[in-house]
Amino acid sequence: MFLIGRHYGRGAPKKAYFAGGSTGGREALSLAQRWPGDWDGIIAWYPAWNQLSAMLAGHRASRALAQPGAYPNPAKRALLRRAVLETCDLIDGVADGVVSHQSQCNAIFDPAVAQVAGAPLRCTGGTEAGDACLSDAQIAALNTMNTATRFNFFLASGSSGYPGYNVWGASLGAAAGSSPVHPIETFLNLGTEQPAMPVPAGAPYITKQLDQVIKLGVTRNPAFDSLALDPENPGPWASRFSALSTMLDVGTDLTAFATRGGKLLLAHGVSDVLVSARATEQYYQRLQAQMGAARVNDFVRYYEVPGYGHAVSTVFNATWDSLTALENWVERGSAPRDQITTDTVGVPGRQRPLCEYPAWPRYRGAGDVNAAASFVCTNR
Ligand SMILES: [Ca+2]
Repeated sequence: MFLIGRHYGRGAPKKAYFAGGSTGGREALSLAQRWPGDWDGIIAWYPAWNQLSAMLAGHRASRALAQPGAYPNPAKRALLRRAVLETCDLIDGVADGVVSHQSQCNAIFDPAVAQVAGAPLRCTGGTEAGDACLSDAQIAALNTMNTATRFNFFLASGSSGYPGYNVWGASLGAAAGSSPVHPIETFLNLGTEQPAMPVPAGAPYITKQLDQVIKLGVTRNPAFDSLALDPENPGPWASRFSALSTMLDVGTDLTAFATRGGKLLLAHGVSDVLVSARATEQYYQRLQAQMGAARVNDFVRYYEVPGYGHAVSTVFNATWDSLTALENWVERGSAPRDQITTDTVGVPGRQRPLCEYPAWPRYRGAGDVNAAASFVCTNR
């Protein structure tokens, strides 16, 4: 602040904003809680706010994918996505490759009974039979990712678990794709090689991250078999995870930030399988439980973006002029409304309304399917 003041010769900045995604999103929420006097507005995209919890959940997914025959290759992920779209794409009124009503899709999609192009998604008898079906081992791993992780031990952060991921409809790093973001999406999703020990270079990002965290940050043993560590029952490593949780799981007390007049914009892609949007839902719900929904509405907006993943997406690569929205709120007292997000990859240029959680965008039934005005935010 001193340097900025000196450089421009006009004193200290009048307003200070912070924006970040993923770990940057955690930093954003940490700042709002720990140094509420320093920031007038905060933008947090897909925040890993309870990062230790998220890492343990990601490790549970890696262990599930490491089981014999359990790793779905990119071709099988593409097949799964086609099956999900057959079941869920039209729930929002338009076959646009985007599942907009994710909770409804989660409620009705079951890979064990789903169809794709008139054939069962599940292999006959559940036995591996090539890229045209999913085996029971692969279905079991995907179902594990979709379900919550429970910590059967004490964490000093107070965390007792982590929700599952919205697997159904997510790209997961599916086969094919000429987009420049396709390799990044694959890297941040399920990678190209099954988790194993030693961890191969093409393993999912979270597998490689936790391999290093467990070896170097938890057990302090570079030869440790990280995949042998059960994150729900870590045995002798529980106390070390508990210590790390106080550094990596951010709390949810924004009272001082709100009292000072700070504004917070939260956003998360529904198809994020690295940091779950369900965890950000929990963050938002905790704020509401602590402060009341009306007070939260005075200084927080939470938007969920269908189709968007972690940082990038080949389905709906969301962009949003969040800084203008924040400036208008902080500097002009104009709360965000009718916000719009633009896809830059799936169908470049198409737009959707940004809907305040728990609302989702439903096609009105007529009009340009690439225009935001053709959609209405709805809760049902
Ligand atoms: Ca759709």
